[in-house]
Amino acid sequence: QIQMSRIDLLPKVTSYLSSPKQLLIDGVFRDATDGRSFQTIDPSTARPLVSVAQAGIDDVDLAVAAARRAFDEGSAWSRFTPRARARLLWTMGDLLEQHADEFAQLESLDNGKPVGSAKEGDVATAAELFRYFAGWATKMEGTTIPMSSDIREFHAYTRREPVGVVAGIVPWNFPLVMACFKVIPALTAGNTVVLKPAEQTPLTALRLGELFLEAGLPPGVLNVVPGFGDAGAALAAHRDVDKVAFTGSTEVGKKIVAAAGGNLKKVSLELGGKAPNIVFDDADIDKAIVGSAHAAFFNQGQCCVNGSRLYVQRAVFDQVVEGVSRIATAIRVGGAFDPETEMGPLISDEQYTKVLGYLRDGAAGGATPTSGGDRVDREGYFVRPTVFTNVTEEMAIHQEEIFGPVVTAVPFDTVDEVVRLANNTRYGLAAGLWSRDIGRAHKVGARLRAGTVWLNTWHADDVTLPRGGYKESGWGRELGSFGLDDYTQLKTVIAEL
Ligand code: TXE
Repeated sequence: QIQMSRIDLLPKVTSYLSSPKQLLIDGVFRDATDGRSFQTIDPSTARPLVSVAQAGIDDVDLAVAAARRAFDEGSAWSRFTPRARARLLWTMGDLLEQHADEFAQLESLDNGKPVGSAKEGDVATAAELFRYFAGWATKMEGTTIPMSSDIREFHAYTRREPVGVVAGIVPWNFPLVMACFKVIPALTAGNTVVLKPAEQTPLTALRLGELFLEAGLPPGVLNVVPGFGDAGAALAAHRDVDKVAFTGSTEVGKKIVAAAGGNLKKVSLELGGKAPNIVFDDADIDKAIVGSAHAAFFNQGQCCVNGSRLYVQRAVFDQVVEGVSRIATAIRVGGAFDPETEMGPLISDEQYTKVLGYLRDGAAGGATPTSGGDRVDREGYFVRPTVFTNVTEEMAIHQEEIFGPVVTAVPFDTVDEVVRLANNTRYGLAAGLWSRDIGRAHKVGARLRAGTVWLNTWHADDVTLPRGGYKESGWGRELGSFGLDDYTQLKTVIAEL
């Protein structure tokens, strides 16, 4: 049945997967220097998709050298005017839309997310990012600043200049979008880039590199080096990299900070989360239930801003938990290419094992699953959407980022209590609440220590809005006008008149 209802692969996707994938360095696709490669896996089937060249330290050196040459004075890229950069980015948005089905299929094969959401979510967002930042390329203005001196006259102004060679190290949960989060603002500001996609999901990043060449990006401006943590570590430590932009685990984020100390390169980090989602008893409960399920289970639960800690005011606790559990039980879990699928598999055997471990430990520690709690009995990395009650604050399932379709539900009584509980985490990426009392919503929102706060909604987003984390969820902000700051140096020029 599942086979019959499968969405067919496009011929260009089949043909893309028919040859081994290579590294993109200096405008040329090539094998790794030491000839190593790895298989990328389809999480819907747990079977290999295609072999991919595996960048090692030598390849990272080559890619950084190419990016440096492409950045240096006199290079083709250094002569691109802001308007030329804007046009190229706009063209990329068009090209991506023309290839939307192809990118969506590659993303779904490599990541496991349902192909419809890959197209309408991931690919559409990536195209939007190109359009949004294309607009900024011509608007990166400096300021003139008055200078006070009684004897002499000065003219002072600022310039926004590119940082240089940017390393983008990205995860597997939104492979194309995460690549675009780094590459697009970097190029907008005139930098050059070495992009390391996650080892689980290299395909759309490589294909994006091809499209860039087609759009007229000069060789070496964007290099794509699929590989493992050693390649990422080499980039983070590289003395000729001027900035590293990372999205991934808090643990690796800390390693990157340490490695970046060698040449004090700029670092921006978007790390883990364990967002509190608060439902007050005066909320529109039906809306809060649907929204809380979406908050918890979006993207197979593999999203750093998911609302994975659900705090519900005692009077409505049973009603909300029952409602969210009902939705969780009804979610259709299946392969990425089954048109009925609402939730796909987890990304990898490793992530699957990790999530199942939390499900086991939670139950063993006394928490009660009111939905799910187990794997799905089929090939691939499928887990049932799970709601846990009888949860205590200290439980690992309630404190640690599980990064799977698992939410822990805890009752509360007062505002002060829930603010304290919500902030009782080392993370601070996102938070949210549901209440009809709009004054209280804003006031409590201001007390939540998180980079994004949603009031009576969740996952509402736009490329215009800055995002990032408090505490151990990261450094800096991405997207919006703030998102460009990290990709520029600010130069102050002082002239005596
Ligand atoms: O992340 P890693 P993993 C969280 C989530 C998940 C956990 C582990 O909780 O379960 O992290 O996932 C590269 N120097 N998030 O192991 O290892 C790696 O090759 C430089 C949250 O996949 O952080 C990949 O490209 N780079 C997150 C990238 O880092 C290194 C999204 C992310 O991998 C490196 C993903 C090193 N020493 C996981 N080691 C989010 N914020 O959305 C690995 N890498």
